[in-house]
Amino acid sequence: MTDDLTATAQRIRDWAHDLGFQAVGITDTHLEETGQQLNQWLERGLNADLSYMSAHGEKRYRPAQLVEGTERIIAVRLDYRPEPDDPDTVLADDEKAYITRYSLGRDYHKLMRKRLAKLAKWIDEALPGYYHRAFVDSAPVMEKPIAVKAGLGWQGKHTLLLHPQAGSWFFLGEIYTSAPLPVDEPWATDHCGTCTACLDVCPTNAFPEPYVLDAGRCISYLTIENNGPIPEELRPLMGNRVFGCDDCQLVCPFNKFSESTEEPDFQPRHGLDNSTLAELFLWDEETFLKRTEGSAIRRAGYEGWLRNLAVGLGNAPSTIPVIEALKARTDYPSEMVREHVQWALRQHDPISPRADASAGQ
Ligand code: B12
Repeated sequence: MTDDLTATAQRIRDWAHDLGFQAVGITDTHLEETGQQLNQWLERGLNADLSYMSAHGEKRYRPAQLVEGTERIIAVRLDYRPEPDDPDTVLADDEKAYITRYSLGRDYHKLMRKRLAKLAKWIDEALPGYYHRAFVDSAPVMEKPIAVKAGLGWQGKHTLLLHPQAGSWFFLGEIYTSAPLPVDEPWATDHCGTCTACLDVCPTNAFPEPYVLDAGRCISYLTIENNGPIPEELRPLMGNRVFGCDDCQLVCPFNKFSESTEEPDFQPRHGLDNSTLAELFLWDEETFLKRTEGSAIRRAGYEGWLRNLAVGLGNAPSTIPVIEALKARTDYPSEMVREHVQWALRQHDPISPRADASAGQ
């Protein structure tokens, strides 16, 4: 190891912190064990329709196949939980729309990619002759196992990366480099112990076992990644979670004392942290496009947005604003949206089984 590489590794840490990253670590490219676990997950069909998870074969766990000559990976962490924040009150109010904490502000991909690109450029200048390539959830990269190996934390029973002080409210990003930089110690301890809070709280029972997620049951998948209808049996379990879900993180003891972010870009926009289902459902497409500009919510598309909100409204109390909002969309051109609206209206029908059951309580 040359002095040059050792000194640069230290400077990379300083630069990463200057750029606003809360943690940084360096690791090698050996991810074979993780690759086997990924293949088992795919064989069990736990990726649902996430075809991008199986599309790249070995590239995902053999970094040098993705970018030839890769020797090391620099992993970074960027915290995102906004402040002030009152997720429990919104979750408990059936007429409000719960939107995951990570998508209340500006889409993190752009912000993070820009900063990582800057870091890669500085490293390029410090280490001529080597190349550096930045990734943020943008390529077949095993971000969590890489972060574990780089010493940033462990994968909790909910599968997310956790740190004893920082919890899990953060994004991960990476730089692949051909420079043989000195590596950090991997994270060695799993602090989850006997706690099963995240597994027990999951509204749709998406964890077939600890450390394994069935994407097809995860509300995050159902409301963001899924392009089709939401399976009917899961709809009543989703409550008012209309874009992503944070339950497994909200209940985690390690998140109780985690720091909030100081990034202005991650603060909630357009009151998305405290809006009613009915008002969001009545946004027309132009309003949707305007208010979600630069936001991760765009990923669901307008029809997906209406589909999700219809499910939330079906689970809401039978108030006039809820029923009026649903009725305003019974003729919506999309067959998928209409079907979810019809389902939601049936939940408010006095002769439906659901209404009978709640009347008797
Ligand atoms: C696909 C994906 C999803 C899918 C599937 C999630 C999943 N767990 O795989 C869906 C759409 C459901 C999803 C949801 C969310 N996601 Co996502 N997602 C990804 C993505 C693109 C790939 C993850 C992946 O590789 N999955 C494959 C499976 C096989 O991996 P795994 O679940 O970690 O499984 C491992 C363990 O099961 C382990 N294992 C198996 N058996 C055992 C047994 C033991 C004892 C142990 C210790 C381990 C173990 O082996 C597996 C392979 O390593 C990453 C970005 C990236 N490129 O890495 C973001 C990423 C994981 N997501 C992220 C976020 C923020 C979320 C949400 C919180 C968003 C939200 N609020 O709605 C939720 C959280 C849901 C959850 N509990 O995981 C962040 C997580 C940051 C963090 N702190 O970890 C990432 C890293 C994106 C980023 N750049 O920051 N996501």
